Amino acid sequence: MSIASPHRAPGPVRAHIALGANLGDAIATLESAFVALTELPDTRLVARSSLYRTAPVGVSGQPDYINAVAAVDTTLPARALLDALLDIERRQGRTRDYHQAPRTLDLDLLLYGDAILALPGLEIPHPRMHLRAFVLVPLAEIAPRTMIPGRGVVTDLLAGVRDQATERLST
Ligand code: PH2
Ligand code: MG
Ligand code: MG
Repeated sequence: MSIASPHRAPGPVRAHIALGANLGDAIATLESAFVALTELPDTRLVARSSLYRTAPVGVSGQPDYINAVAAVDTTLPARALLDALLDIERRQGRTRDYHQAPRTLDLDLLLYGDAILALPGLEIPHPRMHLRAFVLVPLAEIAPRTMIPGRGVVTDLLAGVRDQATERLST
């Protein structure tokens, strides 16, 4: 049943968030971002993946990224959750210089329960998540059986991104 259904019982929604950074002290930034997620209103951090060092995808000549994925249970609507994530990005000094510029922190809302949403500036599931090892590998660590609406189960999608380098960092 869709989240938008008027018949859905009220209660928290499990949402998944991708974290990425490739400017400054990316490891420290992601650790602060996890703390910031624990401080979001009406939201509980339920899982966090390891940190991964990943080769840049879709861009060349950039430093490697540090990536991770978080799972939260939230009663915030998807738009309010996204706005809160963008606010955390700004507090970490994120600027938007050009498309896919290196960034101090990128927080992308990947999944919001089983919802399919196409709103201005907010497409869920994230339209490219199923093509990216830097999303699927950490997501598979914390939520391997999760269904990506229209794409399939997370672990089943891993085979398609095997050529993209990811390295789990020991913490
Ligand atoms: N984010 C991008 C573009 N390319 N590559 C990696 N490895 N990790 C990212 O987070 C990433 C990327 C645009 O948001
Ligand atoms: Mg992104
Ligand atoms: Mg983003």
